[in-house]
Amino acid sequence: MILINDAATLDNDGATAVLTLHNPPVNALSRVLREGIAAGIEAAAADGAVEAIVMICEGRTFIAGADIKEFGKPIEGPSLRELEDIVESCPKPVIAALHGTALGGGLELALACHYRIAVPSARLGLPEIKLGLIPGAGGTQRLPRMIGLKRALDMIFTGAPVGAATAHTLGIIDELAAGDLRAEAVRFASDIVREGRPQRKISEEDGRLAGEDVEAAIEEARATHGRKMKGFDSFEKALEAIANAARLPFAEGMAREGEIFAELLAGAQSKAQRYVFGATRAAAKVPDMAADTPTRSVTTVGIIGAGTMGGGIAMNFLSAGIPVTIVEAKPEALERGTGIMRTNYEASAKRGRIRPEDVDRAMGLLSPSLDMADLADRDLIIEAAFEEMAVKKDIFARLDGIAKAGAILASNTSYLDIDDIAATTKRPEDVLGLHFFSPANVMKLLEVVRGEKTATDVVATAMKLGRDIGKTAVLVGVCHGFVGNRMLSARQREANKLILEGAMPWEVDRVLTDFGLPMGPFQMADLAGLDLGWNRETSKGETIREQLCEADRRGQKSGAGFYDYDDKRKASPSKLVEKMIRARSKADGIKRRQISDEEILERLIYPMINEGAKILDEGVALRASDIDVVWINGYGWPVYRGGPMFFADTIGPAVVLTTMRELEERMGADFKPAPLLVRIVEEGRNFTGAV
Ligand code: 3H9
Repeated sequence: MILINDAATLDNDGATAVLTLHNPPVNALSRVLREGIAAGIEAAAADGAVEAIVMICEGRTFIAGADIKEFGKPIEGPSLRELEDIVESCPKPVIAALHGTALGGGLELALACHYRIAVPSARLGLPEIKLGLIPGAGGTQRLPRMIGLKRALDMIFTGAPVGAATAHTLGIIDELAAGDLRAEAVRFASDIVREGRPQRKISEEDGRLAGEDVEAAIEEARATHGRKMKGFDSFEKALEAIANAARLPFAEGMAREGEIFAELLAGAQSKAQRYVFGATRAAAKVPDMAADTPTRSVTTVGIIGAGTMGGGIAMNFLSAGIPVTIVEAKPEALERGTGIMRTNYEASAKRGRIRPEDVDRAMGLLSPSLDMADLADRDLIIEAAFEEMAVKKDIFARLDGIAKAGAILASNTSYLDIDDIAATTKRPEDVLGLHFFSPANVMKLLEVVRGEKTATDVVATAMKLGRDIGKTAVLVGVCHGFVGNRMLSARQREANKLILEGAMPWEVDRVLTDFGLPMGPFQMADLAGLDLGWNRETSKGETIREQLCEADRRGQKSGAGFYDYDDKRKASPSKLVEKMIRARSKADGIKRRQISDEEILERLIYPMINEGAKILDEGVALRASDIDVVWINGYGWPVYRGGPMFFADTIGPAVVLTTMRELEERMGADFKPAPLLVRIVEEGRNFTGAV
């Protein structure tokens, strides 16, 4: 065995040289690995006893892509593209042996090899689009030559990996390895040599693309992926690069791909998206908790409340194969709740998201009950009852007498004080908040709320469980509304003021959707229902929202709210609401004025950032990046803007501070700058340290 460098070794197995790569954790193509591969291929090529070369990786995966940490720094050692030239022009057949995830540059390098073999569990993909990039080392040129434009467009725009079997059918993989990958790859290599099979160079193949209708493929990609990619600079660029595979000779297509890649890499969007990649992984780590902190076993779950939230939460566990007992007070409510769950699963099956048999499998794990005593043996119990402190306290006091010792008791409250709730039990160390977002079976965010007395292993269990059910869990502390809703309240306050001062709800909403959010505050209110927390008896009709409820405009569900809705739930501005708002302004003595889009945006977003600064200062969030992860996964903040705190850093905290001070002078204490905002500007720092 020859040690090529720290990341590569070479050993001969008969007439086949095996180049083994090792760059943990994911064999990213850092300089050391690129150098190892170049030197390894050259050494094997020069060895007279070698007839073929197998490239294989140690550890959990084949190469997972370029090294994201090297982006933006000058390239040292051979570039990935140079490496691909070395591999493709090697006079001996080079075979990539894939396991784990062959992603991005990893797959691109494999496509520059002459043949590919993979274990059935391997997954292959080009996820660059998720980082605001396009594949930059031939992926946009080789993949379409291999599988056609349509398939390549789909793979690149979803960024989702395909399984080895699919890759085999598509022709990306030549052979599936039945047994040991290395042995199978060496056998495959000697077959290739013995049969004298030609060295396949994808770069020289144009045949497959010759008959393609490029325009039709582009139009189809626009129709399929355009909406999801709205606002992303990378969309048009990727379309151009991929279409070039059919329009230009390989070398020219490569040159243009390289230019586009470099342009996107230097741009603000990719910077934000790469930041989010790191922020998401950072959120999973709790600084004061060792990685090996013990966790409690959670194999059964109980849920109190079969309403929209309770049902949605239950579905997460059922889908992950964890049995759930769901408890309601009244039989009708229980029946309605479980019925909705089944309907939701059936709708997913219809859309092809799950297999038809999964509906019964998931629902088979559900035990509906009218008796809280049925939760006695559950490992985790989540309360998703009415959002009122007295109700929650009553439930937790009763639970304390029912749940087994060591069970984790969680509340799904979106605002209330977890410590107050925990205090009603004799085991506050077992209590925490698990704040799911609606619809709970869809939204990725889970705020894990650590109470003053919550035990470390309870927190560790919740963070792990979040991951197990496919959520992005973010640890937060106790305060009114935690991270997400507390910041949302600051935005809502300004939105409500803006419509009385001169803007209309649809203008406010449009500014936010133009910014990249999926909806604005008034669209969101109409969707959630304006009567949430509204009570006809106690309603004073003091706010527009209360007035709307009194007029039975309770949002989308009642066919009218801030907007009018047609029978397909398409919204249009309401003349009636406009009149109502104007009358309200007049009654309140507010002289309406023209408000610019710029002011609307600043008024909505800067107070959120300011609230984020307070949250950070109080330690309710552990890091600025956690706040950003909350907003991206729970509220649809556009990932290409990196989250509110990253956005603040992009425009400069000093700009936010200056505007807040101006607004404070004009409009008062709602705009008082947070001490942390003032401090970081004075110290010349920023929130995330990532800009
Ligand atoms: C590209 O290839 C561009 C080319 O087209 C052109 C170039 C010219 N680099 O996710 P995990 C770290 S763009 C550096 O928790 P998992 C990650 O930060 C790239 N580091 O594990 C974490 O570190 P830490 C295209 C990376 O098992 C640790 O590895 N490729 C990279 O849940 C474990 O990661 C991608 O976008 C990287 N490329 O998932 C693939 N990848 O422990 C991105 C990971 O310090 N990666 N790390 O926090 C993934 O999707 C997942 O990491 C993977 C493993 C599925 C591989």
